[in-house]
Amino acid sequence: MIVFDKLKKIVKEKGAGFIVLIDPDRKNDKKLETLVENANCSGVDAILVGGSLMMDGRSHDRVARIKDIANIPVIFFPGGVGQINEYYDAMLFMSVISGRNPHYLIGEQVIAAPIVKDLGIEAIPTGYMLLDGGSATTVEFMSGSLPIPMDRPDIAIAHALAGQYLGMKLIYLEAGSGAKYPVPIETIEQIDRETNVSLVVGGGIRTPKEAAERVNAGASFIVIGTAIENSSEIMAEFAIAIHSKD
Ligand code: 1GP
Repeated sequence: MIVFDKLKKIVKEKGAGFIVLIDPDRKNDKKLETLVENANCSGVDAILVGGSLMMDGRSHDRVARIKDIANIPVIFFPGGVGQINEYYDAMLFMSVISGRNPHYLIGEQVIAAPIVKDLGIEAIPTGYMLLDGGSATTVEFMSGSLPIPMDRPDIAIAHALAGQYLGMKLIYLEAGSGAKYPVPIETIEQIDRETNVSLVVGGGIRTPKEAAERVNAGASFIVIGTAIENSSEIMAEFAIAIHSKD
């Protein structure tokens, strides 16, 4: 697992990893190159590419363009099996473990598995947990799954533990892209205390301070999408914050 080993090394050396999410559907065609070039030289550790919906037929081209310029791993963040292509270095092989929709628990994965094998993409087993970030999200609608209430860390802990026992290498705590509220610090602390699995935290994190607080609470990786879409300069500030674990 070349990319996963790289990610583990980053956490060991820097305390936590900074992952930038590029949604190829964000109408960011004109600034795609700039975004990736900035990521290359701003201390970003990896690029996640994906989204719940693809609204045109050019998303594979965009991934090829990203891969062409990136000098850091480009990892697929799947919204559906139709988004797979050969340009990725690895993928989060995810199951929406907070949901009860069998299609997103195992259905998509069964369709995807032979394609992933054929393309030789490194699959990183990931338990994806949707937590209520205060607003309805695309992923909630598309996956037909209810988010875990934010004031029920006990439910979140039980899901994360189940993911760990099922062999997930990462647990992704997702508040949803552009969420009103990011995953609370206390929830991350409690899940980190009760489990023994690397936590990826994303959704609604708008400032380097919010990112640093989540690293100090136990997040191994922070994913930032919306906050860097319009201001690439902030990337370097996020990198410093995420790589300065207390
Ligand atoms: C979404 O966690 C990511 O899957 C990033 O969310 O766009 O709110 O940063 P934001």
